[in-house]
Amino acid sequence: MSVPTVDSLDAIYTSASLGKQGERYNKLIETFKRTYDRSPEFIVRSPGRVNLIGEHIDYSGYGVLPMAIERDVVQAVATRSDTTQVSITNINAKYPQRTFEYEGEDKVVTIDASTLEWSNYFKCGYKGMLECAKEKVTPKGMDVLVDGTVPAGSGLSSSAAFVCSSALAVITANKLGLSKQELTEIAIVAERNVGVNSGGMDQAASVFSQKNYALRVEFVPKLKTAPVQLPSAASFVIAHTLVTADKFTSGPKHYNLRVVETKMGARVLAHALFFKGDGRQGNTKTPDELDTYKLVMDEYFKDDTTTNPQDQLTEMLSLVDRYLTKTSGYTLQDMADAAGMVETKVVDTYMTRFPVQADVFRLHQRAVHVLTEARRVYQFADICEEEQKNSKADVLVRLGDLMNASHASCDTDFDCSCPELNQVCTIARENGALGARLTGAGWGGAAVFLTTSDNVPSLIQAVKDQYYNKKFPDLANDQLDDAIFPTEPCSGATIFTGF
Ligand code: NG1
Ligand code: MG
Repeated sequence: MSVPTVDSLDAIYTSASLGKQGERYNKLIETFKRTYDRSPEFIVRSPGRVNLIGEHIDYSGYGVLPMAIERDVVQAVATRSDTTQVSITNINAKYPQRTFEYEGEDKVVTIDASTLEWSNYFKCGYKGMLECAKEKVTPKGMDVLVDGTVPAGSGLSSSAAFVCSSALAVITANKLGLSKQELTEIAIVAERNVGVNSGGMDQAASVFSQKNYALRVEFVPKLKTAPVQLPSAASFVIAHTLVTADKFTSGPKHYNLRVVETKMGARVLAHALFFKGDGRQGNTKTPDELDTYKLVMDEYFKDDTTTNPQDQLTEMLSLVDRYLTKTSGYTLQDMADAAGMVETKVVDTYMTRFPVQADVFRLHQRAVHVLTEARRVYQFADICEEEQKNSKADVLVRLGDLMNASHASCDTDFDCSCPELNQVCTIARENGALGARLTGAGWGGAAVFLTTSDNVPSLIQAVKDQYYNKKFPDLANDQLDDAIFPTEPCSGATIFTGF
């Protein structure tokens, strides 16, 4: 647990070899030269991630436990002094070349979130950097070539890998001496410009992960990460259902709606506890400051130094049972009333920048998922820590049980699974996976399985036979290997120079 985390971007510069993927990087450099008629000055890399446990709780302020994967976004970059124009090209011809530049004295970058446009993700990183450094710099023009290997819409965080690598490219090109913390915070805020009201797990995992370690990420009171050693017997397999979950199209009914259901649930609870004279008095926060369950919990227990977080979560669950309506869900009007707000304020604050479509808001079910899932993250991390001191035979069974419980809660209370995710998880459990759960936002995308190394080949074969070969009989072998693969904890963002 005590691996030092270096919070300087200088620490991720490397002039060493370009790793196992030398061939890929060489192709990137050669293509860059052909495209731009010059050599790149540096290459940045930021990986996707698989979330082991802690789903849909980052935006409620609770800690999560992802790890970086080998799939990543790399960008070769050269700066230009003759123009402030940025030109971005992709190795994949599906994504056409784009150019843009900032406008006016205020250095404005416009992102049209109403279209699904690949260069928007680059612009997010660029705009994020500009917003924090525009007083200090005149941004340089850039020639950029992108190569991404994280499947889009798979729940493996292709978007954050792209935004983080873009922000890193822009920061490096303009020699801004920022820290990893700053890079991550820029990328979190910046990614919301594409219209998804996302939490911060993916960007933190993409920037801070260290090879061979999973990453504990906390968000309250501020972003904090710590490497977590996984049991040596644990092996992980990722299986993409090939049902793509595109947040751009489905966000208003799925992701953005869940953000509203959890934020409004927290406000309803806070209103009942602190602002109706019914609960503890002496609260120091305003209602607007209490719109995540973690903030409500911290406020509720602020004078209590003895109850540990897991017991606090258990008590929160009974408060939720007491104060949130269980059965039919809330209409917009009910929800506003219960939170002591007028309807227009709910719409302005939570449903305008990120559009939402719903008739019913299921605050109670979503709260039960969030609070039990937050407790499972503590339990998972505790088991990993104990294991380092005192190895136990049943460690993988216990971790697997938590992953299975997480999946069930995502499926029933959070309603973010789908038949294909449930199916691959069932097949996996019947074939030696001790734990199987959806990973990332859900509604499609990938699942992650926990097993032992000797069982990896037969587990993969079983899912190929019983899922892919039946549902996608025409897949070529390389497409199959791209859909289901073993993974291990990889390192986070890197800058390569001197190649
Ligand atoms: P995916 O779907 O993997 O991009 C999203 C959010 C996370 C988190 C998970 C659910 C973005 C960028 N990321 O991940 O912050 O909330 O869903 O746990 O939207
Ligand atoms: Mg994403």
